[in-house]
Amino acid sequence: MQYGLTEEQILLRDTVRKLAKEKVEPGAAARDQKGEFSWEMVGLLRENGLFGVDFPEEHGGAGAGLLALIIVCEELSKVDASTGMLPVAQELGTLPILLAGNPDQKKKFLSALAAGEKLSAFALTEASGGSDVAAFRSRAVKKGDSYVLNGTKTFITNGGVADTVTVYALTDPAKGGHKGSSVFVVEKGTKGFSVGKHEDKLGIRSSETVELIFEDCPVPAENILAGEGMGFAIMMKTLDFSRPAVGAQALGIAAGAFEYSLNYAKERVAFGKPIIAQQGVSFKLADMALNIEAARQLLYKTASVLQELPKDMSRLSPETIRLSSMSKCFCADTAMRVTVEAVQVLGGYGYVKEYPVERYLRDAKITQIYEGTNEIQRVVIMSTY
Ligand code: COS
Repeated sequence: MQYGLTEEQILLRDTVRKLAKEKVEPGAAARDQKGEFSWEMVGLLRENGLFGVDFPEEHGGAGAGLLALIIVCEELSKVDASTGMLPVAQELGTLPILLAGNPDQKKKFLSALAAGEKLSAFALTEASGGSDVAAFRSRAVKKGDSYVLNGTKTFITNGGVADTVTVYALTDPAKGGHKGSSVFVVEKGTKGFSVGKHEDKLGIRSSETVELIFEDCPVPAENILAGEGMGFAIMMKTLDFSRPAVGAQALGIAAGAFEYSLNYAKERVAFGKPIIAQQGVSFKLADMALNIEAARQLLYKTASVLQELPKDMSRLSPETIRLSSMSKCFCADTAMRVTVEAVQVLGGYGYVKEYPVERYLRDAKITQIYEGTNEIQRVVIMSTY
């Protein structure tokens, strides 16, 4: 096994890095301030084939693997975590279909998602709390050729702009969430499916986060994934595969904040020399660099392991589940630590919107919360020993 990136992965990294610098970074602060979903960024990613990086070739993707997707998310998030979020959310919303869909479902949904012609969303979380998945209450009741869906999902990334949403609901409440839940692909425009509240967020402000409401919403029975009772297992395995991409977003935020504060420290003079020559500042930067590199190695290793495994409903090993949670958790904690220090290096300039580091700090926080809080990741890690 080769250790390190392949030539193709290095080329992908350098290409996306250039694209991000030239086309994503210039509008990032304005998009953050506006706090609106950016179709312009969707178009840019679509034109450059960045939605389908980890989709199989037979369904219109590049088949380049999870590590390639991680590289894309990292490079985009170095300049704008909201844009970095776009391929992360596309992967998350689509994974239940990739893992558990039958050939007809894959044929119907995947190619438009791989091309970025359509967007997807993942609807798991409910208002009662995002961590205890088995306790969620949305219901799906079989009636003839449909399941009638009722419930409300909260904090759904891209929920209002998505064409297909993978929704978790109870089909047999008596069996409880672990054995009595299922996942459905719900298409935009289905009767009884509407978008509720739009969240006004601290960070990743140009990614969309909404409430989704299902009121007597008839979903064709053919849209259930892998049959009744498979919901919890599908969603857990989806998260095992998707969490590293959040790690990549976090890593990108950390690396972007580090690069900015490093350059600043080389130029800013105090007490007659650049502040990087002051040990108090240089040790901070050294610790930031240390953590970023450690996070990157853990994340790349995790992606390299996961991308060799079949995307189906076979059970992952405890070691693989552990790696997935560790990489998300460590990258997110690194992003918080590094962005706080980046603000400190810039001092007052770190605290004002004229400079990007306060945005990096605001963007970093969500990576410790979504796709399973970092406390949940620690629960998962310890459950694997
Ligand atoms: N893959 C496959 N099966 C899994 C699994 C996984 N990753 N994790 C658990 N299971 C199985 C268990 O083996 C158990 O099966 P058996 O009943 O056959 O023994 C069953 O599922 C229940 O497992 P467990 O008791 O551990 O489930 P809990 O209800 O305690 O929940 C956690 C487990 C906390 C890990 C889960 O609810 C979770 O991941 N929560 C966070 C959700 C999240 O990320 N939300 C954010 C949404 S996206 S923004």
